[in-house]
Amino acid sequence: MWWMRHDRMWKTRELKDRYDVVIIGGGVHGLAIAYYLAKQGVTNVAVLEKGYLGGGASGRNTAIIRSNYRTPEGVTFYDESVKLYESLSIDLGYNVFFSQIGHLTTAHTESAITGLRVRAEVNKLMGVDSRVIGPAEITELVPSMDLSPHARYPILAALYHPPGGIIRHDAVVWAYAREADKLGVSVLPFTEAIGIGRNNGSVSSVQTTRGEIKAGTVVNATAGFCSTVAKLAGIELPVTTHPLQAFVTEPLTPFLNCVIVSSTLHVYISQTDRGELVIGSEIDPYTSYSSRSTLPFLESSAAHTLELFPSLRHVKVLRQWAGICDMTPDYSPIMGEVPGIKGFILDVGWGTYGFKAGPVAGKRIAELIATGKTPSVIEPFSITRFWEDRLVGEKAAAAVSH
Ligand code: PYC
Repeated sequence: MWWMRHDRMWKTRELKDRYDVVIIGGGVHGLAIAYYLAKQGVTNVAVLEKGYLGGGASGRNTAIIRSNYRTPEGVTFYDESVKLYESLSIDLGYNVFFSQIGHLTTAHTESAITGLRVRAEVNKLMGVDSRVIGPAEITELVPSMDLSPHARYPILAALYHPPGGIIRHDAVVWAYAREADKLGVSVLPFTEAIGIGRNNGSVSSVQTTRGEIKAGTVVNATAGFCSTVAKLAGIELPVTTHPLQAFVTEPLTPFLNCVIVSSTLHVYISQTDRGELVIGSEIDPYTSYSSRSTLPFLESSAAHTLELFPSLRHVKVLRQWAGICDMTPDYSPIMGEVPGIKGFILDVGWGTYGFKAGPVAGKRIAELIATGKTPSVIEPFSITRFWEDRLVGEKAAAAVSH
C-alpha cells in the first residue's frame, strides 16, 4: 500500500577507499555542491557530515531568502540564488515551500534612509526589484506594525524587496540529499573529518571517524566550523566564529505577510506558514562555538519586537536556539581554490547569510570543480581578496544590525 511505504530519502552506504571529490559538511552547501556535481556527471563524490544532515547552520538559520545586498558583486550572486530557489521545488521534485512574501528593511533615522537608498539604486542597476517606500505604503503592507511618531524610534521609511521571502530549510536539505543520492553520491551522516592529508602541494586524503579515504578534491563547506576544518589542512582562515540566536513563538492567525528587518532595533521577524513567528537578532558580540541560547537575547529581542508590534505582548515563546556563524572581515563569503594547495576548495565565511546562497554556491562551486575554471559570479569572493586589497564590503546589507 503506497501510503504505508517509508522509502529512505538517501541510502546508508559503506565508505569507499577513494572519491574524486570529498565534501566536508552535510548542510545545504555541501549537498548542493554534490547534487550539481552529479548532474554534470561527477558522481564519485562523498558528503561527510559529523552529525545528522542539516543539523548545523542549515537547520538553525531563520530561512530568509533575499538578494537586496549592497555591492554589485553581492547582488548578482544572491540574485542567482533567488532565481534557483524559485524553481527548486520543480527541479528537485520536492516542495521546499518558498513563499516570496516580500522583505522590508525599516529605516528609523535619516542616515539609515540614505543607506537604503544606495542599496535600492544598486539593486535596480543589477535588475533586482527593490525600492524605498514611505509610511503610507508600509502601513498598507504591514497594518499591524506600529508606525506612530510616538515610538522610541519611529519608522520613517523602508527598503521593500518583493522577491524576498522565507523557505522550509529542512526540505531544501532533504531534497538536495535525496537527489544527490539518486545520482550516485555517497551521503554519509555521522562521519566526521578529523584530518586532511597533503602530498606534493595537493590534498590527497581525508581521515574520518570511519576510516581514511583518498580524495582528488576536498571541499570545506562546514560553515561555523570552517576554521577548524581548514586547520586540518594547515590553513588559517580570516574568520571569527560567533553564535547567532533566534526564537519561535506559538502559532498565531496569519497576520504578517512580509519579512520585517529593523537594524536600529536589532531584530527581524517573519511568520511561518504554520503561523509561528520566527524572531532573531544580531550575532552575539563575543567569539564562541557555543550553541546555547541565552535569556538576555530573548529579553532584548522580545522587547524590540514589541516596539514594532505592541499587540504581541501576550504571545508565548515556544523555544529558542543558537547556531554558529563564520564571520569574515568584509561580511562576504570566501569561495574557490586556496593558492598553494591544489584541490582544496573553500565554501566558507557564510556568516549570517549562508542558507540563502546554498543553490548558487552549490552550482558554481560544482562548475569550478568540474571544469577547473572559476565562474565569474564567485570570482570576487576568492580568498586572495584579503591580500589583494579588493574586499567586498557587505556590512551594511549582509544581515541584521552589525
Ligand atoms: O541575511 O537576511 C539575512 C539574515 C536574516 C537573519 C540572519 N541573516
